[in-house]
Amino acid sequence: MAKSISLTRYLVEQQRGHTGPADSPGAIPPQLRLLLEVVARACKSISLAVNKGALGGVLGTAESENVQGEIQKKLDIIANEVLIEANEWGGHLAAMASEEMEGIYVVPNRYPQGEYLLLFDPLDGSSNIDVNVSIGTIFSVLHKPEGSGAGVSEQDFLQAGARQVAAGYCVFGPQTTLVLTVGAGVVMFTLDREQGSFVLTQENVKIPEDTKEFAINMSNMRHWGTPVKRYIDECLQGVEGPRGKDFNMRWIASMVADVHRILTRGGIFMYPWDKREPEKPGKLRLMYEANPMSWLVEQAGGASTNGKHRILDIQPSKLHERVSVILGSKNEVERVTRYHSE
Ligand code: P6P
Repeated sequence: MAKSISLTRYLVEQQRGHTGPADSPGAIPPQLRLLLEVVARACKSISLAVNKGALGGVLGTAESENVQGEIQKKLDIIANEVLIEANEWGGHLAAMASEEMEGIYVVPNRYPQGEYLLLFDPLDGSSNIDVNVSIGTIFSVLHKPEGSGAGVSEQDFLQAGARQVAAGYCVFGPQTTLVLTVGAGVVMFTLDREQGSFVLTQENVKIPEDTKEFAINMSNMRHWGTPVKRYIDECLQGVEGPRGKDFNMRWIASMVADVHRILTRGGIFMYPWDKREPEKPGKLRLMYEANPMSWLVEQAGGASTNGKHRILDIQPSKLHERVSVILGSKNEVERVTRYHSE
């Protein structure tokens, strides 16, 4: 039995490799290593709360709305508080931003300020909580911009996804699995509940460039734009149609679970613009859903666009801005993107 490698050992070894410039791929400076260990510990706490379910009195809604105008689940708020409390005292962060909070959370003066910015969707897929379907925490790490002075503002967060220094998610499903990139590929750690630690279970994750599986909410079909309608229609025509093969469909309505499947066996995930709210570019949020997932997918050899542009190149103008998302197996994403340009 190969000796198991814990998350701590993995991060220490990556940090040891940090001899060159701080931004060389895979380098993990000490403060970033601390940040990732703290986020992983917070994910363990969230996993425990999620796994209690009805026994922990954590199901159901919190009778409050978040900045997105969505009814908050009790676990949304619990997960948000866990991440704030775990990260605010360590001295590695200047501020945090969350789907559940309108403005940024600046580290209080009673704690030392660090150089990193942490963004997260504390519990993505909340509609699945009460029906016991996989959900997850998504996080993204940026550097505080050089020369931004002592303070920190929302403007400091508005960086393109290509500037992330770390990104990942923790999926709370049959296993609790932490998936991470620091720019040197994608690794996966499974929570060993007996030891209480994340153990390395997959290195060098690769998404097949082709697939026979698409993920989209089909109930929105009549609202989609022509390119997406064309792509899905061709998939549905199967082996007799222009694609010459049959396709399968999955839609878990939990981006973390759908993306985890794609990282594990390939596929294409789409939450495209549709005409229900034409002024909105899409449903999903750029900064703490699309950007971290897009970096993970690209690091695993996949692709991610908004139909026209690489998502990681998009310059954000607002913290909670939304984006159309088409990500997964490279050749399929390129096909859908090509259809948008034709
Ligand atoms: P719909 C969850 O609420 C979420 O933000 C993503 O995790 C998921 O992919 C999507 O929304 C599901 O949206 O419209 O199918 O319920």
